[in-house]
Amino acid sequence: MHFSALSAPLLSLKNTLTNGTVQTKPVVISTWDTGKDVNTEAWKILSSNGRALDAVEAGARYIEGIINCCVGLGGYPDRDGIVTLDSCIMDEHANCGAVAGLEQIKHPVSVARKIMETTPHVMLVGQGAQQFALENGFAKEPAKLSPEAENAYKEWLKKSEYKPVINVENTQGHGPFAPVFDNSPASHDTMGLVALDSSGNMSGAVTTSGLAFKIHGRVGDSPIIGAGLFVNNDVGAATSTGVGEEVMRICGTHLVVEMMRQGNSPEAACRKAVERIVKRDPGKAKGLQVGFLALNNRGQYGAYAIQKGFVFCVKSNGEEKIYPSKFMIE
Ligand code: SD4
Repeated sequence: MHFSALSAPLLSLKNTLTNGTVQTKPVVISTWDTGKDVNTEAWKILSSNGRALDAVEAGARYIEGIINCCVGLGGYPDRDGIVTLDSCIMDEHANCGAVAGLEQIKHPVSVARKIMETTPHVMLVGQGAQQFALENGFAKEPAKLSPEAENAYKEWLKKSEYKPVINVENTQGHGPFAPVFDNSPASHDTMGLVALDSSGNMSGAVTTSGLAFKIHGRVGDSPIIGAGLFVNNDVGAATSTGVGEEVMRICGTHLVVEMMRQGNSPEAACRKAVERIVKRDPGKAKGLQVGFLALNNRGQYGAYAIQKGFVFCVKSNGEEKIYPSKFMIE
């Protein structure tokens, strides 16, 4: 008692001294410029005093339902030409659900939520995840690439060498690899969103087709709780985008949330996670992108990326904006 009575005012003073705008609740933030429409969907729920969990699911479902290079069944396939989807969702009580390598199901985020709400498990993968989805009323969609994905795949096949042991996704010049290195603004990518609702509760969701032309069976950070998404209602929530392998090895979003717990602003917490990736292998970091995006339970948000080019979207009563993330390497 003695400790918390003393430390609470100190902690809040520290937080007000950090940079970043404080929004009134509710607020939703999401990755990339596609987040603008995703936020609009989430906002329909948040603005009518709905639950953050419902809002993030609605936002993720929206983007899963449109053709996009990096999310949903219209996304780019793996190197065997198969679209495999990864998604997760997490609520204010640390309930969470996830799917990885899910094929032919349109809304992986809702399968993830179903796992969270109706099973004792957190994550289902591959055939088992699909079986669970079908048993729970999700329709099996045709195994057909979107025209955009088919073109991209054909292009990639022309140039690529099929070397499953070499992570060619991490090499520039190998097709439309999701993270953008050429300093042009990214227009599509993995969707991660986190929200704070009018009751002060937080949730998050991530949905992706993963890195384009990945090895069949490869799973990135996006569906991994603590890597691609983490929510702790006492502190805040974070999501990530970019080369998932780099995020996984530092438990990226868990790290960001714990950094916020220690008093860092969302942006500073994201920067510390980026620094950890860069410090491990500065040479490698020059050739890859990772971006973190975070929101604390006071409505303060921030982002940080390795490279230029990561953008994120914010929607609250006070603003609706697309922001460029700060970054470490130009
Ligand atoms: C992955 N993090 O599968 C995802 C891909 C992504 O920007 O976010 N690309 O590793």
